[in-house]
Amino acid sequence: MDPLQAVHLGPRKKRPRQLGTPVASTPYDIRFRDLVLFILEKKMGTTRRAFLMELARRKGFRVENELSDSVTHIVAENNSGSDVLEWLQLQNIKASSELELLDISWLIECMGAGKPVEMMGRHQLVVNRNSSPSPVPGSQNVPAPAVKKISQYACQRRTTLNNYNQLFTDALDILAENDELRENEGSCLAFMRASSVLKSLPFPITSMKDTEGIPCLGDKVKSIIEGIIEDGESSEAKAVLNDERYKSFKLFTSVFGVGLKTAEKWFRMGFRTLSKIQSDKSLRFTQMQKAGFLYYEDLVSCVNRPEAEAVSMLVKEAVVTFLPDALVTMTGGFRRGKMTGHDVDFLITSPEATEDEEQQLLHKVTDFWKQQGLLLYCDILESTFEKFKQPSRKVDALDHFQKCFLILKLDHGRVHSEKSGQQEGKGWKAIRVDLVMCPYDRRAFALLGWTGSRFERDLRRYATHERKMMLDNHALYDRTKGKTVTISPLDGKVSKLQKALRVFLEAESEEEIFAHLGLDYIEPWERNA
Ligand code: DCT
Ligand code: MG
Repeated sequence: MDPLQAVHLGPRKKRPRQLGTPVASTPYDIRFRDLVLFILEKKMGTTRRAFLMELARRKGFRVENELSDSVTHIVAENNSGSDVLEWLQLQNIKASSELELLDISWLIECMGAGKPVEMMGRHQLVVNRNSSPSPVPGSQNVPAPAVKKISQYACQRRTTLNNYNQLFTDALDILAENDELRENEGSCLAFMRASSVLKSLPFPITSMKDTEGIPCLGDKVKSIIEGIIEDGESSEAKAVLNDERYKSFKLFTSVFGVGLKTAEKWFRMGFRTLSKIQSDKSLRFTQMQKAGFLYYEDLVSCVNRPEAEAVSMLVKEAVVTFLPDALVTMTGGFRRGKMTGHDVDFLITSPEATEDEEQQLLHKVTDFWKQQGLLLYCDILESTFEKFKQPSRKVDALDHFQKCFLILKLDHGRVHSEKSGQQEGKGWKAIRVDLVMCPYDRRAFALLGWTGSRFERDLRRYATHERKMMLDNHALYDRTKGKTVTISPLDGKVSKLQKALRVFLEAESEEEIFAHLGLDYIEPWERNA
């Protein structure tokens, strides 16, 4: 996680987007000579076809006006493979087996990439040989019937890393990030929620018709989606990527220890590069920032899975040295199945440890690494956890468990990857590691919270708005069962305690928390919202 609090800045300009501009037929250079495309007009319409043809030509694709023998790829929208074959039959054209029948999503992805992308199963049009050539169930062209039932809450959707709508979600994520740094909270949230819902769709959006019935897509978002469908890219996102303020903020906050506040200060002071900042004698840096600059190259290159596994071994070895019964679980993005991350997160808990032993563990572990020269940076936050504190209403609030933000020195020799052994340079890599220590009876809540993504924020929102409960990384609290109970740690009367125990719902596992909330269980790798 990012140990720094997010801070936000001023409004952003709206740029009117042009829709339906007439197409000029300028000749373009053909860059990809092996491909000859034909775009089917049927169910797409003349205007959209003309747009896509023009766009593809502009990107260097050869696109034929008429279907001829030289055509290698037929691209269609809202047609199954059987529909296309039927159309070919009506034109008296026999399709050769080499002819590719592709969905428009392939062409759109090609245009996004600026070159032909690999044809995947999801791009290929399905031909149903047994029945009529109407849309085939399972074809990517058939908007999934599940669209009607998509929940506005990420915790009621299954979101794997298989994102069919990356072209759209990448753009929406950039726009959300830009709004975050400009302090446009409402707009930021709208873009994040839209991106999140698109990541959960089991099919690619290829026309505006596909967006019908999908929640969290407002007019602004829809116009961005429409722009991408037409142009293969988002002019709005492109403008953000070229924006000086955005670029500076991305650069500055890529340094460990630099949050939006500091980035804004440096931007206002006129800085645009990290080297100018580092060499400026008038600036004061925190210990965290000093470490951030010192290990910058290692920390910006993401942690991969073999490195995360190696860190996991390192953490487990150290932890069990001091608490043999401790449970160490990798959380964060890696638990959700991601192949890379900006850090590696771990949750530690012990069934037998006394409060003292629990409090001492992170100190002992980090001292142990310090002695071995593996501790490059360490910041321990002591626990402020209270047993009967009501869960926080703020979705972004940092939890109260004892935790430490570290930079560890990972020897290449400990990493078991295909590339290991061939590593050159200094022989080790600096890796950001977060360790969280939690009381054993709270491990399920802590695990759920630290597995993260938007999913977890929506769980809290769902608990509050749909169940009159409060959920955070420490507990689940049922407001319907004890409205007036507030317990201070000093006020430990038995009757109040019993009442408090009724409103705090216990859980041994994540499954039990979902069950308390009346939700179907969603596996960690389905929480990439
Ligand atoms: N977290 C939390 N409370 C916060 C911030 C974060 O409970 N205020 C949890 C949610 C996710 C988890 O910490 C890990 O955070 P990150 O490492 O930032 O997220 P990630 O999904 O692991 O992403 P990355 O792959 O970039 O590390
Ligand atoms: Mg992480």
